[in-house]
Amino acid sequence: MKNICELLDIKYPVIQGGMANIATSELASAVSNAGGLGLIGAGGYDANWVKEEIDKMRLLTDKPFGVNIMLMSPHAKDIAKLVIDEGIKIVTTGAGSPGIYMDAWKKAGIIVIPVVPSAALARRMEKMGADAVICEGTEAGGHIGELATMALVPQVVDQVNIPVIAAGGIADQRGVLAAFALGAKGIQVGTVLLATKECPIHENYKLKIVAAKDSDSIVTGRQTKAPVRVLKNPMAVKYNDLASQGVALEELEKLTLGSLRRAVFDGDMTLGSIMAGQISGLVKEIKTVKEVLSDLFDHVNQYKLNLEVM
Ligand code: TUI
Repeated sequence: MKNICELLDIKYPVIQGGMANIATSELASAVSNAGGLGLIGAGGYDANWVKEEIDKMRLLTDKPFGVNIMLMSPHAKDIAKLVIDEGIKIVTTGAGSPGIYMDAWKKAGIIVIPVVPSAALARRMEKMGADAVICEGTEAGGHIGELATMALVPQVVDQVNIPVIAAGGIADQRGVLAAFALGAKGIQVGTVLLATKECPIHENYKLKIVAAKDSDSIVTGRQTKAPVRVLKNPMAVKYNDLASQGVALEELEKLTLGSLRRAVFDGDMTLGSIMAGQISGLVKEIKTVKEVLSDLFDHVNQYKLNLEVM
């Protein structure tokens, strides 16, 4: 099995999360230039926006990069075609099954890496030709599945023959080692990249991550089919009140995506939706992306981990 660095032609085995409204060419180029895999997060944007970001990306880096397609987006189909037309080499997907696009992407020679919340979907994706899968645990920020990283990763590792990338709850070398101990061949990170100089979010958002403690995230919309982990604030409490009153899912999604923009662009920490993972409490300072990747991986092999268990 190829390792992730060979498969993606990168220095560090790390993929940047596809964070909607956040993962622009600015963040993605910083990640690619630092030796990870940067991704343009299509989020809820249309194909024109993604095309412009791809154009910018090509000016900002000569390193490999990809596009993340959020499959709940009404523009997903157009973006699925755009990545082929643009000659994009790596695609990650989230928030649904990319099954209907797989054949076309594989024919175009694209490396496809779906986020999967379960072993069943991981097996389905392998059969359809996925090159690797990202197992994202419920510790992650944003839209999440049910299983925790610790439980999901080894079960998927045992059931597929493609590389597994662990995501959710990783922000330092201990997390990297834990992921690899579970059988992962790489990691995906989101939250730790929010607190970077290059991340194009409002300063208030970064400071909120840095100030957060372990128990500050909550999940909105557990009642709906789109649970989302955010840092607790009046917006999150209101969302859950509305959801428990039976407000329609589409209305609630408008509320979350709209309010994500409020947090990202306006720095509104009261009514904005501050998507972030449980690991926020471990993120204590705003670094450069290069420092984050170096702190995750440099000298990581010095740990021999000959743990005496009994
Ligand atoms: O997608 C994410 N994280 C996201 S997307 C997003 S934008 C948004 N905002 C509000 C509501 C909904 C979306 C913010 N954060 N992570 C990857 C991920 N994929 N998490 C869970 C899944 C997933 C869930 C179900 C992947 C596949 C899946 O398949 C179900 C099926 O069709 O079999």
